Parts: sequence; structure tokens; C-alpha cells
Amino acid sequence: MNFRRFLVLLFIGVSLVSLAACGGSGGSSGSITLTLEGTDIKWDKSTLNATAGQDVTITMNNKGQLQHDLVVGLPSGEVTTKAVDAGKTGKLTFKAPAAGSYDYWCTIPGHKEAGMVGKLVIK
Ligand SMILES: [Cu+2]
Repeated sequence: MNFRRFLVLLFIGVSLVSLAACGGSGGSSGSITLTLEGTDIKWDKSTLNATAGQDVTITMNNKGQLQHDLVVGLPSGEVTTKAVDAGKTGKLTFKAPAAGSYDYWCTIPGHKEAGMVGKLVIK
């Protein structure tokens, strides 16, 4: 019957569209939360990892006695927390750029030079 055949084709069409929609949103996007701990004077991780296109949140816990902040050098510019007091937490959110390796560091004078640097690796 013609109408039944139409319904079957319609069903297949709708299924394909929803599969495509799932594939589009489930692949490289989504979100990730990373944690970085700062002490006097270093980061607990020398690399952080994320995937291109992800919504990235970095929570920076200052476990030291000094103030620290966190800056990530992205192609679109630097994103930075405010200066975070001892025992406090700062947050950064940004869209992960294209695959590559991007520096992060602390801008408090002398801290980057002392080793408060790391790499954000995007795959
Ligand atoms: Cu610092």
C-alpha cells in the first residue's frame, strides 16, 4: 500500500536525521572540567588535556601561602583568573581552540620564572 510505504520512508528519514544530530553533538564538543593546584611556587600538573571545541572549565585551587593566578594563552587572546588568595579558588572558562599546545602560567611577578608554567594540550 502506498501510504504505508510513505510512512516507512518517513520513519527512515527521521531516524537518519536524528542519528546525524547525535553524531554532530557527541563528537568533539561537550564540556570538561579540569583542576589545577597552585602551591609556592609550582603547579601540581605540567600538562592539562582537552579536545578541540570543548567548553573547558579550569578550577584553580590555591593551596599555597602566596597569591597566584592562572592565565592561558589562547590564539584568541589570554584568558585569566583574578589574583587568587591563599586557600581560595579561581575559575576559567573558554572554548578549547584547535589542536595544539598552549602555555599556561601564573602572572604574579617571579612565579612564571620560578616554574609556574605548563602546557594545555588540545587534541
Ligand atoms: Cu603564582
